[in-house]
Amino acid sequence: MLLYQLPYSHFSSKIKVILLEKQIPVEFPDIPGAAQSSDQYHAINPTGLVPCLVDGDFVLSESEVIAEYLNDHTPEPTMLPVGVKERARSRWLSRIHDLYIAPTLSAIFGLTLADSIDTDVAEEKLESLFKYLDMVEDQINPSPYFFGEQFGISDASYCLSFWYALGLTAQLGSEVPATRYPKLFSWFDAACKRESFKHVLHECQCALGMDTGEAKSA
Ligand SMILES: N[C@@H](CCC(=O)N[C@@H](CS)C(=O)NCC(=O)O)C(=O)O
Repeated sequence: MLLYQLPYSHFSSKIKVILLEKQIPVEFPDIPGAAQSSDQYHAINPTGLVPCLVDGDFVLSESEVIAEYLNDHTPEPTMLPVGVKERARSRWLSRIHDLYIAPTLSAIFGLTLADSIDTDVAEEKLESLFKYLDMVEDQINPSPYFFGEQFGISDASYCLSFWYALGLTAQLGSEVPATRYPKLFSWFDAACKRESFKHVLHECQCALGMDTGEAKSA
């Protein structure tokens, strides 16, 4: 299998964590044409986005669809809960991440790159972020992961994004308050112990020039 990805992309990280959890061998080729906007990359993946999985002549984009494909392709360890309602709730959590939280974080990331930060926009984006995190905090009961002992797709969706949320809010002079999100913080403590996430986080930090010097194996 091949995965087109970027090391600092939260959507790509979901898939990389899953590949490691399932120990599926994968290669990470360079983006053809050296840009996601290139004709060569669009010929493979018309959305031009990452991640994009290539399994032989089968090409798939959209991280949640790729995640479910991998879960069907390599069923063990399963990364969806067993019960019908729990599976639906896992997908709900992933969608809240993909549709609301991740785009808000991308917008905040963009703000932090500007020469001077537009404080009104920053405040608005932080408010949105906290509103979405409130929704998640309300809906979860980690033990230690979202659906018990089995680390799943929805956990993989949130790992890098929660790390970004902590760092990006700090860059804007704010914070994700532990007292407001105790369940998310306890979940994140557990997620940070997964070798898969340690590895993906390390790659992201290196790509962002934040090399911690700790080589992570997974
Ligand atoms: N809904 C897509 C979103 C993927 C996405 O937005 N990827 C970002 C990187 S994190 C990207 O490729 N951005 C480039 C662009 O928007 O042109 C998914 O779940 O895979």
